[in-house]
Amino acid sequence: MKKALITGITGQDGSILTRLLLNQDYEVHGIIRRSSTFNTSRIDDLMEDELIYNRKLFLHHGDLTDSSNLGSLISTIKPDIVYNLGAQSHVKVSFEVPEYTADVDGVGVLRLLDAIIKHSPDTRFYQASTSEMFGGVYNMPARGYTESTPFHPRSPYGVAKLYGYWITKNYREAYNLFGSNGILFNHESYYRGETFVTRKITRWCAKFLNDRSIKPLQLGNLNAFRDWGHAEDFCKAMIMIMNHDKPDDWVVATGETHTVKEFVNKCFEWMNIGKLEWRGDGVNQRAWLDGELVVKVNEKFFRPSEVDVLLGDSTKIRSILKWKPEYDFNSLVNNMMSMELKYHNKI
Ligand code: NAP
Ligand code: G4F
Repeated sequence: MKKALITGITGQDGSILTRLLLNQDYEVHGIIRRSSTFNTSRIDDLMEDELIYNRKLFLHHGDLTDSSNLGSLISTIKPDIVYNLGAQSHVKVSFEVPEYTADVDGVGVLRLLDAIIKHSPDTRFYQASTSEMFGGVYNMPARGYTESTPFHPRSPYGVAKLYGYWITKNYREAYNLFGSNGILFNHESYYRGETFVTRKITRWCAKFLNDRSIKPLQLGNLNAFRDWGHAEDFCKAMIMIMNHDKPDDWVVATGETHTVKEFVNKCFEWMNIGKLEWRGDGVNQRAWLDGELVVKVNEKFFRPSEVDVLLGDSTKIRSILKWKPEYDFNSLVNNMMSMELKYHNKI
């Protein structure tokens, strides 16, 4: 039985990857942070299953800011693979806590790599790199960003992740470590954090279907384009990257890009309760349904510097590893909206 250690096991991707690995008969170890309230809701069902929890899933307290903790976990577990998914992953929040974001998302990667080189040098290492490192309109090829497009991050988060990307490459070159970067574009699901834009929209829609008198949905930049895929497809790509015979860097993306406004429209289409009427632009954009204001822009959700467009060209992973996403934009929205209603509203 192979052993995987996952940082960020309580997050969207960590919880989905854990299920995939358990189904492939891995022993999964996860690092969780101590918190004053429960923070394991995405994996609670696994912890309740005694057969899984006592034999195949092991949780350890830890933190990417604590090198002594990472060193002892790596030396005692000696995992075959480490998936480093732990991060302060919210772009807007990174402008408010830039130093903390650099510590966790940048130096945290170095701490983990260093622990591996010292205590378990044959361990394979996956780094959760991101399309945020490209930064938007800069140098974007017509078919989207590739592994060889120059980076230009536009947030403290993007800059910290760029350090993580390069230090992974450096340890590969300097110490012959099997370290791979997955440069993943936005991926979503019902398990996405509630403050990311897609989940914020689908949650609001589910509430609106139950109660038409709720406050309008307040959003920031409606004109940003994102290459949105489904998190399950993207976690499958992570496993393929780590099963490949050599370490490398891989763009993972759907190759379709849509605006936040299109995402809102698509959710309303799914609800089948009428078409939104949009008026105004920029800060003054608003949408009405049957004469009622339902969506408005609130400047507080704007970022000091925005990534206007993200589109990925994932030709490399599609041709070499034969990765192909099952979900497109339509089926992603369908899946998120139906899960939202099924679980959130219990229908
Ligand atoms: P997420 O839902 O925000 O999960 C982040 C995870 O990191 C959580 O388990 C969180 O723990 C943990 N974490 C936060 N700070 C930590 C620290 N100091 N030490 C240890 N763990 C810490 O993020 P996600 O969407 O699953 O993304 C997974 C990874 O992929 C992240 O590194 C993200 O930056 C990267 N990424 C995501 C996307 C995307 O579209 N989802 C795209 C590209 C790259 P708590 O639950 O205790 O907060
Ligand atoms: O959902 P978002 O917060 O995701 P963002 O900033 O693209 O970052 C996510 O994807 C990255 C990969 O490219 C990951 F690395 C990162 O960890 C994270 O998972 O915002 C998407 C877009 C932005 O342009 C934002 O300005 O939606 C816009 N937006 C408009 N209104 C909003 C809102 N974003 C949020 N979070 N909340 C809003 O009300």
